[in-house]
Amino acid sequence: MTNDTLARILDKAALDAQPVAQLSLTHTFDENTAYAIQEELLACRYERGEQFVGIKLGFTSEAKMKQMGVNDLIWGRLTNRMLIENGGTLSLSDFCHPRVEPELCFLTKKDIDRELSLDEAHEYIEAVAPALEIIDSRYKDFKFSLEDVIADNCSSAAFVVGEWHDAVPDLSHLTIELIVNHKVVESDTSAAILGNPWLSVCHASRLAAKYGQEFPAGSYLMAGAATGAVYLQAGDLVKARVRLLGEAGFSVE
Ligand code: 0L1
Ligand code: MG
Repeated sequence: MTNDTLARILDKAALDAQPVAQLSLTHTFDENTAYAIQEELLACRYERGEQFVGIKLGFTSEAKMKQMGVNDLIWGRLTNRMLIENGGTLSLSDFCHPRVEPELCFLTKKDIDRELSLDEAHEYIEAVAPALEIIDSRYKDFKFSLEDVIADNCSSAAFVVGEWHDAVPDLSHLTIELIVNHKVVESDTSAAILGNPWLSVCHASRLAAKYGQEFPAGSYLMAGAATGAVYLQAGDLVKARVRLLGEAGFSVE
Protein backbone atom coordinates (compact mmCIF):
# COMPACT_ATOMS: atom_id res chain seq x y z
CA MET A 1 0.00 0.00 0.00
CA THR A 2 1.15 3.55 -0.63
CA ASN A 3 1.71 6.06 2.17
CA ASP A 4 -1.36 7.91 0.94
CA THR A 5 -3.53 4.79 1.24
CA LEU A 6 -2.27 4.12 4.77
CA ALA A 7 -2.87 7.76 5.71
CA ARG A 8 -6.44 7.57 4.39
CA ILE A 9 -7.15 4.59 6.66
CA LEU A 10 -6.16 6.74 9.66
CA ASP A 11 -8.01 9.78 8.33
CA LYS A 12 -11.22 7.77 7.96
CA ALA A 13 -10.78 6.33 11.46
CA ALA A 14 -10.61 9.88 12.82
CA LEU A 15 -13.57 11.09 10.75
CA ASP A 16 -15.73 8.09 11.72
CA ALA A 17 -14.41 8.09 15.31
CA GLN A 18 -13.86 4.35 14.88
CA PRO A 19 -10.43 2.97 15.80
CA VAL A 20 -8.64 0.64 13.40
CA ALA A 21 -5.99 -2.09 13.68
CA GLN A 22 -2.40 -0.91 14.07
CA LEU A 23 -0.84 -0.39 10.63
CA SER A 24 2.35 -2.09 11.83
CA LEU A 25 0.50 -5.40 12.27
CA THR A 26 0.24 -5.74 8.51
CA HIS A 27 2.87 -3.32 7.15
CA THR A 28 6.53 -2.84 7.94
CA PHE A 29 7.66 0.77 7.87
CA ASP A 30 10.42 2.78 9.51
CA GLU A 31 10.32 6.10 11.37
CA ASN A 32 10.98 8.22 8.26
CA THR A 33 8.17 6.50 6.40
CA ALA A 34 5.94 7.01 9.44
CA TYR A 35 6.54 10.78 9.19
CA ALA A 36 5.83 10.60 5.44
CA ILE A 37 2.48 8.90 6.24
CA GLN A 38 1.82 11.65 8.82
CA GLU A 39 2.41 14.26 6.11
CA GLU A 40 -0.12 12.50 3.84
CA LEU A 41 -2.56 12.31 6.75
CA LEU A 42 -2.31 16.08 7.21
CA ALA A 43 -2.72 16.53 3.44
CA CYS A 44 -6.17 14.89 3.82
CA ARG A 45 -7.07 17.53 6.42
CA TYR A 46 -5.68 20.39 4.29
CA GLU A 47 -7.78 19.08 1.34
CA ARG A 48 -10.85 19.67 3.55
CA GLY A 49 -9.75 23.26 4.19
CA GLU A 50 -7.99 22.85 7.53
CA GLN A 51 -4.89 24.93 8.11
CA PHE A 52 -1.61 24.17 9.85
CA VAL A 53 -1.40 26.24 13.06
CA GLY A 54 1.46 24.64 14.96
CA ILE A 55 3.34 21.68 16.35
CA LYS A 56 2.99 19.42 19.37
CA LEU A 57 5.73 17.40 21.00
CA GLY A 58 5.24 13.97 22.52
CA PHE A 59 7.37 11.72 24.75
CA THR A 60 8.84 14.77 26.45
CA SER A 61 9.49 12.90 29.66
CA GLU A 62 12.36 10.46 30.04
CA ALA A 63 10.03 7.95 31.68
CA LYS A 64 7.79 7.86 28.61
CA MET A 65 10.77 7.56 26.22
CA LYS A 66 12.11 4.64 28.26
CA GLN A 67 8.69 3.03 28.32
CA MET A 68 8.59 3.17 24.50
CA GLY A 69 12.27 2.17 24.13
CA VAL A 70 13.08 5.31 22.12
CA ASN A 71 15.61 8.07 22.59
CA ASP A 72 14.01 10.98 20.80
CA LEU A 73 10.85 12.99 21.00
CA ILE A 74 8.04 12.59 18.54
CA TRP A 75 6.12 15.47 17.01
CA GLY A 76 2.83 16.05 15.30
CA ARG A 77 1.01 18.84 13.50
CA LEU A 78 -1.87 20.93 14.83
CA THR A 79 -4.61 22.39 12.66
CA ASN A 80 -7.15 25.15 13.27
CA ARG A 81 -9.91 22.51 13.40
CA MET A 82 -8.27 20.95 16.48
CA LEU A 83 -8.38 24.17 18.51
CA ILE A 84 -11.20 24.22 21.07
CA GLU A 85 -12.00 27.64 22.51
CA ASN A 86 -10.99 28.06 26.15
CA GLY A 87 -14.15 27.26 28.13
CA GLY A 88 -15.66 25.51 25.13
CA THR A 89 -17.18 22.06 24.69
CA LEU A 90 -15.86 18.84 23.21
CA SER A 91 -18.24 16.20 21.89
CA LEU A 92 -17.18 12.73 22.92
CA SER A 93 -18.84 11.28 19.82
CA ASP A 94 -16.29 13.08 17.59
CA PHE A 95 -13.41 11.00 19.03
CA CYS A 96 -12.48 7.31 19.42
CA HIS A 97 -11.31 7.21 23.06
CA PRO A 98 -9.96 10.64 23.96
CA ARG A 99 -7.64 11.36 26.86
CA VAL A 100 -6.48 14.72 28.20
CA GLU A 101 -3.15 15.94 29.56
CA PRO A 102 -2.07 19.33 30.94
CA GLU A 103 0.64 21.20 29.06
CA LEU A 104 2.16 24.59 28.40
CA CYS A 105 1.67 26.20 25.00
CA PHE A 106 4.08 28.70 23.43
CA LEU A 107 3.15 31.25 20.77
CA THR A 108 5.97 31.87 18.29
CA LYS A 109 7.08 35.44 17.51
CA LYS A 110 9.24 34.89 14.41
CA ASP A 111 9.44 32.37 11.60
CA ILE A 112 11.58 29.44 12.71
CA ASP A 113 13.51 27.62 9.98
CA ARG A 114 16.44 26.04 11.83
CA GLU A 115 17.36 24.48 15.14
CA LEU A 116 17.47 27.12 17.86
CA SER A 117 19.79 27.03 20.85
CA LEU A 118 18.40 27.48 24.34
CA ASP A 119 19.86 31.00 24.42
CA GLU A 120 18.10 31.91 21.18
CA ALA A 121 14.75 30.31 22.05
CA HIS A 122 13.48 33.28 24.09
CA GLU A 123 13.68 35.78 21.24
CA TYR A 124 11.47 33.53 19.06
CA ILE A 125 8.64 33.24 21.58
CA GLU A 126 5.91 35.85 22.06
CA ALA A 127 4.04 34.30 24.99
CA VAL A 128 3.19 31.20 27.00
CA ALA A 129 -0.16 29.89 28.24
CA PRO A 130 -1.65 27.06 30.29
CA ALA A 131 -3.03 24.44 27.92
CA LEU A 132 -4.69 21.06 27.59
CA GLU A 133 -4.00 18.52 24.90
CA ILE A 134 -6.64 15.98 23.95
CA ILE A 135 -4.94 12.91 22.52
CA ASP A 136 -6.95 10.25 20.72
CA SER A 137 -5.24 7.28 19.16
CA ARG A 138 -6.91 6.11 15.99
CA TYR A 139 -5.77 2.59 16.90
CA LYS A 140 -7.85 0.05 18.80
CA ASP A 141 -7.26 -0.04 22.55
CA PHE A 142 -4.92 2.99 22.30
CA LYS A 143 -2.09 0.54 21.46
CA PHE A 144 0.61 1.25 18.92
CA SER A 145 4.27 0.94 17.96
CA LEU A 146 6.46 4.04 17.73
CA GLU A 147 6.00 4.07 13.93
CA ASP A 148 2.23 3.63 14.28
CA VAL A 149 1.83 6.62 16.59
CA ILE A 150 4.02 8.87 14.43
CA ALA A 151 1.95 7.97 11.35
CA ASP A 152 -1.18 8.78 13.39
CA ASN A 153 0.05 12.36 13.91
CA CYS A 154 1.19 11.42 17.43
CA SER A 155 -2.40 10.96 18.59
CA SER A 156 -3.11 14.71 18.10
CA ALA A 157 -6.82 15.34 18.31
CA ALA A 158 -7.62 18.69 19.94
CA PHE A 159 -6.14 21.36 22.19
CA VAL A 160 -7.25 24.22 24.42
CA VAL A 161 -5.16 27.27 25.21
CA GLY A 162 -5.67 29.65 28.14
CA GLU A 163 -4.63 33.29 28.49
CA TRP A 164 -1.26 34.31 27.10
CA HIS A 165 1.46 35.63 29.44
CA ASP A 166 4.95 36.98 28.92
CA ALA A 167 7.28 34.00 28.67
CA VAL A 168 9.70 34.54 31.53
CA PRO A 169 13.17 32.94 31.36
CA ASP A 170 12.46 30.47 34.18
CA LEU A 171 9.49 28.25 33.38
CA SER A 172 10.81 25.17 35.18
CA HIS A 173 9.18 25.55 38.57
CA LEU A 174 5.49 25.89 37.86
CA THR A 175 3.04 23.47 39.47
CA ILE A 176 0.79 22.04 36.74
CA GLU A 177 -2.45 20.37 37.77
CA LEU A 178 -5.04 18.48 35.81
CA ILE A 179 -8.44 19.05 37.43
CA VAL A 180 -11.47 16.95 36.49
CA ASN A 181 -14.83 17.76 38.05
CA HIS A 182 -13.16 20.03 40.63
CA LYS A 183 -10.68 17.34 41.78
CA VAL A 184 -6.95 17.38 41.12
CA VAL A 185 -6.36 14.07 39.33
CA GLU A 186 -2.76 14.61 38.16
CA SER A 187 -0.08 17.02 39.27
CA ASP A 188 3.60 17.69 38.65
CA THR A 189 5.86 20.64 37.99
CA SER A 190 6.78 22.06 34.61
CA ALA A 191 10.25 20.53 35.07
CA ALA A 192 8.56 17.27 34.02
CA ILE A 193 8.62 18.73 30.49
CA LEU A 194 12.19 17.94 29.38
CA GLY A 195 13.58 19.33 32.65
CA ASN A 196 12.92 22.80 31.22
CA PRO A 197 9.97 23.61 28.90
CA TRP A 198 12.14 26.06 26.94
CA LEU A 199 13.91 23.00 25.54
CA SER A 200 10.64 22.19 23.75
CA VAL A 201 11.26 25.26 21.59
CA CYS A 202 14.74 23.97 20.69
CA HIS A 203 13.47 20.48 19.89
CA ALA A 204 10.46 21.70 17.93
CA SER A 205 12.73 23.94 15.83
CA ARG A 206 15.12 21.01 15.23
CA LEU A 207 12.34 18.61 14.21
CA ALA A 208 10.48 21.13 12.04
CA ALA A 209 13.72 21.89 10.16
CA LYS A 210 14.63 18.20 9.85
CA TYR A 211 11.26 17.30 8.31
CA GLY A 212 10.86 20.47 6.22
CA GLN A 213 7.83 21.75 8.12
CA GLU A 214 7.42 25.53 7.87
CA PHE A 215 6.97 26.99 11.33
CA PRO A 216 5.82 30.59 10.86
CA ALA A 217 5.47 33.38 13.39
CA GLY A 218 2.15 33.12 15.23
CA SER A 219 2.24 29.30 15.46
CA TYR A 220 1.27 27.32 18.55
CA LEU A 221 3.82 25.04 20.12
CA MET A 222 2.40 22.51 22.56
CA ALA A 223 5.43 21.81 24.73
CA GLY A 224 4.56 18.30 25.94
CA ALA A 225 2.72 16.76 28.84
CA ALA A 226 3.67 17.45 32.44
CA THR A 227 1.65 14.49 33.79
CA GLY A 228 -0.06 11.33 32.63
CA ALA A 229 -3.21 11.56 30.51
CA VAL A 230 -6.69 10.60 31.71
CA TYR A 231 -9.69 9.33 29.74
CA LEU A 232 -12.57 11.74 29.21
CA GLN A 233 -16.17 10.95 30.16
CA ALA A 234 -19.39 12.68 29.12
CA GLY A 235 -20.20 15.46 31.57
CA ASP A 236 -16.59 16.07 32.64
CA LEU A 237 -15.45 19.59 33.40
CA VAL A 238 -11.70 19.65 32.74
CA LYS A 239 -9.09 22.26 33.65
CA ALA A 240 -5.35 22.69 33.55
CA ARG A 241 -4.17 24.97 36.35
CA VAL A 242 -0.64 26.33 36.15
CA ARG A 243 0.93 28.37 38.93
CA LEU A 244 1.38 32.03 37.83
CA LEU A 245 -0.27 31.35 34.44
CA GLY A 246 -3.86 30.51 35.43
CA GLU A 247 -6.22 28.03 33.85
CA ALA A 248 -7.45 26.57 30.57
CA GLY A 249 -10.54 24.41 30.44
CA PHE A 250 -13.39 22.79 28.55
CA SER A 251 -16.38 20.60 29.19
CA VAL A 252 -17.29 17.27 27.63
CA GLU A 253 -20.71 16.43 26.21
O1 0L1 B 1 1.22 14.16 23.37
C1 0L1 B 1 1.77 13.15 23.79
O2 0L1 B 1 2.68 13.16 24.62
C2 0L1 B 1 1.27 11.81 23.29
C3 0L1 B 1 2.03 11.40 22.11
C4 0L1 B 1 1.48 10.13 21.54
C5 0L1 B 1 1.52 8.98 22.47
C6 0L1 B 1 0.20 8.79 23.14
O3 0L1 B 1 -0.83 8.81 22.46
O4 0L1 B 1 0.22 8.59 24.35
MG1 MG C 1 0.74 15.96 24.59
